[in-house]
Amino acid sequence: MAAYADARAAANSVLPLATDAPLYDKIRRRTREDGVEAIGSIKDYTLVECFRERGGRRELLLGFKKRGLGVNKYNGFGGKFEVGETPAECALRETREECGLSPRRLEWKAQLLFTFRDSGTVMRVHVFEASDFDEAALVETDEMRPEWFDVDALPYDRMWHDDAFWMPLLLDGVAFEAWFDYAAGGEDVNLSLIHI
Ligand code: 6U4
Repeated sequence: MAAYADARAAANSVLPLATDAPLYDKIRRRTREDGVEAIGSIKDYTLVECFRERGGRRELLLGFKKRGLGVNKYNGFGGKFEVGETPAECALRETREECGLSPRRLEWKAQLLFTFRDSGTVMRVHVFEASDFDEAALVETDEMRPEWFDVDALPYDRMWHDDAFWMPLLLDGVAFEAWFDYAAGGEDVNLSLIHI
């Protein structure tokens, strides 16, 4: 965990994190079947899930993505690393840029790995739970239209396929790693494996 917090992007969206965990071996074996060396081309991203309490209920802030990757889907805030950034710095910058909020509490919770059979790349998404922010700063941006949802009524049919698998773990406060293997085209998840 200390190594994770200290990691700084060596290039755009490339964090020098170890890839010798059992989960990576499984990914190596599976992607080799397709003749791609996906582990060699990991791209790192952050994803920030902002929570608040309202009338005794817990709510999650999602952004309706207006452009780029995941357009027309609801998602948390985040994006690629800039050179020299730590995961927490990237998470905070992206959240500010995409919805104006500056969370004072930011806790690393999960690592999501996505393999894409057509491109042969691995996306590594570092998920943070965030709270304690000045809500007056919340704005719609060119990239995201923010909207609060009760955690028991999240719009899973308008989110990434994989979110329905891992979001319940995050809501339960579990720290986890998960791997989702997307079929060519990137829209349909054809296998998922949760590794806790
Ligand atoms: P630009 O276009 O340079 O502003 P940037 O904001 O750096 O891009 P962006 O928006 O492309 O990056 O980042 C993608 C965001 O979507 C990241 O927060 C990670 C997240 N994401 C990508 N695939 C996901 C998936 N399958 N499920 C999910 N979040 C995903 O829940």
